[in-house]
Amino acid sequence: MKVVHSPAHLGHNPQEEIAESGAHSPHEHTGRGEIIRETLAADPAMEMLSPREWGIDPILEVHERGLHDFLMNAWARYQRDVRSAREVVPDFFYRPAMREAMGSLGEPSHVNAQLGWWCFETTTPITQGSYMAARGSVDVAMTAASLVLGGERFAYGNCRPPGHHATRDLYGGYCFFNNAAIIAHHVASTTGVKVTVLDPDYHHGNGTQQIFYERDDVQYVSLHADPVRAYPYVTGFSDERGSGKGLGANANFPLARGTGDAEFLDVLKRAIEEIDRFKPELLVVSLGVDTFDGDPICDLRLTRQGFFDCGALVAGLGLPTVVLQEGGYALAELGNNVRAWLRGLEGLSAA
Ligand code: SP5
Ligand code: ZN
Repeated sequence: MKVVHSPAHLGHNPQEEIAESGAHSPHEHTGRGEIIRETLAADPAMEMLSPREWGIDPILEVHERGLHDFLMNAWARYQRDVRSAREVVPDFFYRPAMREAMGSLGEPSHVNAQLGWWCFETTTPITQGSYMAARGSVDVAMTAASLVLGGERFAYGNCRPPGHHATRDLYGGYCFFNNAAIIAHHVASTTGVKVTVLDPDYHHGNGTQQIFYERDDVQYVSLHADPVRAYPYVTGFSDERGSGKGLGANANFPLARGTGDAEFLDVLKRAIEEIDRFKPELLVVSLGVDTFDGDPICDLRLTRQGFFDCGALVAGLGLPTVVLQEGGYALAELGNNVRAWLRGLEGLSAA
């Protein structure tokens, strides 16, 4: 399988994550992209490729220009207008209710206020190279998509930073640009074929769901921890089925704490039936392996063999498939878990 990787991800290099009322070493860090690259490069079944540059147009097809322009300049503006800081994090969040009864305001002009306008939480610091890393992650995704459009049955993009929490006009959840949504939109809008995004990451892909919620050309299907107990808390419920002409093209499968391989695979079968009914011609997988038993921030119980079996089950759809990296924080097993999933997809031996 062709594997697309870019060293640009190293530019997004946070040393801290502000979560659970404290600053901790970040779960989403450069080591993730590196261990995946090293593990796949050591497998003769994987062919490593560099991305080509796609520019900002594919990003602007999905995201608000203001979000892009803010991310492009935020770090430097913060240094100049607030203080010299290695990592830039909002300390203010725009809540429309602050101006209830007063009418709404547009985007504020101060960079500190803009942080709270474009970001929805505290765990996604902007470092000096974050914007170019996010651009590189989109390039990786677009290049993987172009390989499949060019006739490859499968391609994998080692995207970092991940993307599925980024909405049309908000970043957060370790995500800046929604890599999977960008390629799904690109394929659907340039070829006219229907596309499904299958998202088995532990967390609901609120951004991807939001971007396609009213559309009937891109289906979103997600398995994830029940938002009653898990981030992102406010989306991912099973009654979210899409709206307008998108009604029926969104499917959520919330999972209980401790869900293991057998039960996950059962639910994945139901998700695949939902995909079959939509009849897409191309599949994008938002591959999070934070469903792993040993993941430090999650509570599902999948094993490496389970990831292999998931990949094999998805192969049964018989669709050209672009797999993009999302989450997965158990560093020691991260590369092996991704490799197992991809080998299952390609019909190789588990070893
Ligand atoms: C791409 C992706 O997987 N993003 C996930 C973002 C999750 N950020 C919230 C982290 C909250 C950690 N809470 C851990 C509870 C463990 N007891
Ligand atoms: Zn996740």
